[in-house]
Amino acid sequence: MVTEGYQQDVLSKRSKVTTERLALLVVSGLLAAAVIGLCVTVFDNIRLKQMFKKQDDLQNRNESGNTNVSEREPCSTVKPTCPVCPTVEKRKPCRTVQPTCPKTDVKDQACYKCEEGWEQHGGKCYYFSISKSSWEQSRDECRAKGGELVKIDSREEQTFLVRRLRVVMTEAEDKFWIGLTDSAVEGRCLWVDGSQLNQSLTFWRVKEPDNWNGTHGEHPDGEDCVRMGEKSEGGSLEWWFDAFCSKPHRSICKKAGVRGKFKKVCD
Ligand SMILES: *[C@@H]1O[C@H](CO)[C@@H](O)[C@H](O)[C@H]1NC(C)=O
Ligand SMILES: *[C@@H]1O[C@H](CO)[C@@H](O)[C@H](O)[C@H]1NC(C)=O
Ligand SMILES: *[C@@H]1O[C@H](CO)[C@@H](O)[C@H](O)[C@H]1NC(C)=O
Ligand SMILES: *[C@@H]1O[C@H](CO)[C@@H](O)[C@H](O)[C@H]1NC(C)=O
Ligand SMILES: [Ca+2]
Ligand SMILES: [Ca+2]
Repeated sequence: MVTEGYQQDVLSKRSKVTTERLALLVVSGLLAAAVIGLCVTVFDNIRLKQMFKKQDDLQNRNESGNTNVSEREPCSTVKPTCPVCPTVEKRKPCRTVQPTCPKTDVKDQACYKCEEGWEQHGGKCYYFSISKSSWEQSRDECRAKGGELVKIDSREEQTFLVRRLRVVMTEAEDKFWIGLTDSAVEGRCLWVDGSQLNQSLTFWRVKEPDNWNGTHGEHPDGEDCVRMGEKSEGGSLEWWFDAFCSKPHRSICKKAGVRGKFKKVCD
């Protein structure tokens, strides 16, 4: 009986111990799980952070360099407004790299316009006549069109005219009156607006102006009107000649362009 009591006591003690152990085991297990979970979370966090940092670094580097952002941002092939990718637009790759985008410079720009048949250049309009007339008649025709025989104000303008003459000339003998004459006082060339010829802005052919009076002196008044577009040796059209004013030649008229605002759409 005594032994039985003892045994029972031992048994109950043993079961108590087992229960305690079990509890301890469970707690330990939970703790371990928690630690592992925590570690994984922290590790993930670090990894993510590192990933983002790397990306940022790369992006920053690419931005600071002159690398084409379009190479990694497909959105830059979209229109310049770049609606699907505002962050990229902020970094302005869309406008700098636009092979597909037509260069639509929609900035309102002050432009000059010329009537049909006139060509615009540097804010002025130029007309290359087809018909041939004497110098005076040519001047009248220009005036009737609201212009004047051309006055050449710069080397650049002369270059432009020569370039255009190459195109508008149809025959080698085409020559064009310009607005220069010494008919008032021999040897003193004046532009049609009455201004004197700038001696450092002349394009005389060698030996011109020669005021030639004809093979037998049949033109005692000499040559008083100036033309250009004569194909001299070497095929150059750029030189000025004085010639008989009565000769029928084509002519170049000039007048100011009409100022206006136009939406410039680039080609
Ligand atoms: C940065 O540019 C290089 C090419 O220069 C490219 O290989 C890399 O992917 C770019 N990085 C990012 C984050 O776009
Ligand atoms: C950017 O792209 C353009 C056209 O796609 C190319 O001509 C140019 O060389 C590129 N520049 C750089 C720095 O990659
Ligand atoms: C004459 O032409 C030269 C060369 O284009 C220029 O520098 C100069 O200012 C002109 N002189 C006058 C009075 O227009
Ligand atoms: C024509 O010009 C030549 C030389 O320039 C001169 O000797 C001659 O007198 C001129 N003839 C007339 C009719 O003016
Ligand atoms: Ca003369
Ligand atoms: Ca001459």
